[in-house]
Amino acid sequence: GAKDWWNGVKGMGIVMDSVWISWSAIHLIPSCHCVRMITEPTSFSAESYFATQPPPATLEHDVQRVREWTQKQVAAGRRVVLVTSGGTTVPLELNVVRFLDNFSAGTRGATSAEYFLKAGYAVIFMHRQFSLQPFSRHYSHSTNPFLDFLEIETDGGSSNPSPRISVTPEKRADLLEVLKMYKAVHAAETMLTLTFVTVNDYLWLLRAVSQELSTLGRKSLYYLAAAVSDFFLPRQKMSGKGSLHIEMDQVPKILKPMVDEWTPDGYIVSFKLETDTELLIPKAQAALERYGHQVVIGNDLHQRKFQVVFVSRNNGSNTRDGPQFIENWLRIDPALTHPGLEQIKEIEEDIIAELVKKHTAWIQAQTQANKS
Ligand code: PAZ
Repeated sequence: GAKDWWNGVKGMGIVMDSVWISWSAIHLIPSCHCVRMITEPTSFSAESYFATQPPPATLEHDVQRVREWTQKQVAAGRRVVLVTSGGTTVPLELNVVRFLDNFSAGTRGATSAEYFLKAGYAVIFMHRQFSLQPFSRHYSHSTNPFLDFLEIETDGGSSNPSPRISVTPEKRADLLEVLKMYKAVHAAETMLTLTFVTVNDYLWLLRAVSQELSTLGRKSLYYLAAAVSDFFLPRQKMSGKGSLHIEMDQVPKILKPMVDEWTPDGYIVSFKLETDTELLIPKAQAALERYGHQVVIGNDLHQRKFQVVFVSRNNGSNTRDGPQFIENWLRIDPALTHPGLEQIKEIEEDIIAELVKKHTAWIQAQTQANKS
């Protein structure tokens, strides 16, 4: 009933406002159309999912780009990270006018990608279309519109037919820093950008990209920060015309095949988002047990910009009587994260520094274990 549906929607990580927008959109359908909401989710395995849901039209083209780009990174001896970022939509009908969405702006992913690039990783930035992107995120239209700090030089008077444009002096140093790095990344071709919109696009792309990156073995890192819907509407259940039936099924748990089959030697970091901090550690531990990957980063919706917790298995030498899992909280002063400050601190800087250390130690340990 409605309660189950609501729980399902909460499970998708949708914030209330967006739900009510979607909800009211459904109510706006002319009264002759019937709206029925049922949630008795069928569990799709990854295999049955990919056998029944169509791939995005651009998949082959994207895979080709990833293949060529990866070969260059392998030749240069670089580590590669796949960063997923932003929210996924769940279309409600075949000719998509209405869809469910979630809150993610892609801040975590775009910011993290920059710090991975600074740390020497090559980055596949797989993001929701129109969400924030590395570098341009500093000049987002809503928080820091770039037109506000461009000036028109009026030498020769306002009638000058080709006046020059300059940057407001106090913004120059920041812009120069961002621009230098942006240009360097372009010149070195160390970032490849892929886009998705729906949860279906996301799943197909994730599988294809991780299979391509599996050739890198331990040098590949997966940083799954996108907010992926837990439920979807299978194509076969979408209404073409007339009544709108929303009967959602559970999105398959793709971390399991990712770890076991698609990229068995990769270092996989998933994110867990909760609204109750108490649940972060038990849920992160459950995910590690269930999927067998390397790290879960837990974050609370309202505190995510200044505190996160790393949860991983305790693989140390004295683990016989010690805890099975270890937790490591990363915290920064919330006052330093306010947008508008002269010098802001981004928690992603510390997250990436910690992950680079962990990835390096893991590569060394795996190499050592293989030798002995
Ligand atoms: O994009 P954003 O910076 O607004 O939010 C980031 C986030 C909370 C979506 C991310 O840190 C996260 O937890 N992703 C996984 C969400 C989940 O599916 O549990």
